[in-house]
Amino acid sequence: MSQNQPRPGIPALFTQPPAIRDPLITETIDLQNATLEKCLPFLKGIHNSQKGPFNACGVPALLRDDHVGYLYDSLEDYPAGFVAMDASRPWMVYWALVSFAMLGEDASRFRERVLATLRPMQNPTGGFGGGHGQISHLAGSYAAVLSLAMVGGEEAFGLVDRHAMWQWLGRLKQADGGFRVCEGGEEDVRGAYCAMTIISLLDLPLTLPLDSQARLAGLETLTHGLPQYLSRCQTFEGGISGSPGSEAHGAYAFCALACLSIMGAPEEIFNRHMDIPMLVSWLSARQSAPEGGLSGRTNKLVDGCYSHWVGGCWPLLESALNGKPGNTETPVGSLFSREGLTRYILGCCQGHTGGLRDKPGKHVDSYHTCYVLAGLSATQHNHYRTDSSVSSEGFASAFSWKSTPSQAEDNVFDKADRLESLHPLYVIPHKAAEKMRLWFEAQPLDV
Ligand code: FPP
Ligand code: K
Ligand code: ZN
Repeated sequence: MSQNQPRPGIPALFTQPPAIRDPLITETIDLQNATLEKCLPFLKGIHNSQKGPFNACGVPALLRDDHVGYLYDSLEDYPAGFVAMDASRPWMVYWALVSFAMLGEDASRFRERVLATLRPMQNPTGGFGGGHGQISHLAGSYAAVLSLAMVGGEEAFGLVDRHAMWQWLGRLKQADGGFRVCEGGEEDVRGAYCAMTIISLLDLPLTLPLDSQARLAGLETLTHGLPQYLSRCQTFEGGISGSPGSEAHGAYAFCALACLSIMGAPEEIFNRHMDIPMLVSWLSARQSAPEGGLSGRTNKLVDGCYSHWVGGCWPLLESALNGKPGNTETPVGSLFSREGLTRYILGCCQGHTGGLRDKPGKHVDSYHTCYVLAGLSATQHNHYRTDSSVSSEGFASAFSWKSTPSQAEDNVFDKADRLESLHPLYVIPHKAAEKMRLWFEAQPLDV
């Protein structure tokens, strides 16, 4: 093999710069060109840090054991420079646990450590802070609740003060239908998605507490006005922004679509509150060649974490376009290149000593490890809804998802590299979400 020749089995689309290039040189174009040049040796499978083995499609194997080793390290001590991560402690737990779950490692063995870590972060006024002595935040509470679901068991579920959580959520609910992320904090679609995740998994009452400010504005429930709020976040580009009037971004698109899908069936609720053709167009534009990876917004670079934030939107949209469960019309099929995304993830995002990253040249971290693997898992499975729900009390659609391993012909990964599948809305294993919901359904909260 001569020095710059790609390995056999790789289509030219993934080994050469695009045929049509913008003649206008701007800082944006320079950065894009530098990025694709950086990715090309990895896509060709010839970068000297890639140890392989490579399969017949020229794709490197998933470095499973190295990633597991990296994740164990990610739960140990950090040098002083990482002090800013002290506000993301439930996230560090969540990212590691969900990554372990995808890699087939049993999360329940971490139960005692997780309980000991999270217990002091819960505030008596409801919710979890991001670290000790910190005020409650929806992002930290989301990560804490999902981590408890993953370790499972009565002690983990019983740790949550649901009554205080419900009252706190009542204080975060805003008159325009959305949620603030913390008291006095910003209102955005992260808040909405985290809140609906917590409400539906913990089976909290939907009625607003009597002292909720949103009640004074005429709202009656925690979901009142929320689909309309999310609808106002769809922008002229077709994507979804963090709050009405700002720029569409992939991370917010996932939050908004997953939040809507918790409240209703995608084929109904997306049709009512989103311009679906515009959304499909914007989401499609997030994938770039030759990299194959996804960007978060227009004119920006591919980044491995959008394999989940953007890639994770596709199963939800595909479900919306396929219509009601059991619809016998031809399914829409795959609306993005699973091959391209798989090549980007396995070729460009794996750190050679374990952990996954944004792109070549960046350090691995547990956030990227989690969301790059989640994106890979999503591409490796077909997600669909059924007529039967695990929940009998509400949120029927949210608990009706199933998945089967994808047998698509353009699967370019090896069988041994298939990850476990995740619930497309809760981003934890299906069983973990279902068990938590059922446990709380069996103990209704009196308010
Ligand atoms: C831009 O960063 C990133 C954002 C505007 C959103 C970040 C939000 C998340 C990743 C997830 C939030 C979700 C929950 C559930 C809390 P950038 O400018 O560095 O990146 P870019 O160039 O790729 O846009
Ligand atoms: K980024
Ligand atoms: Zn990223």
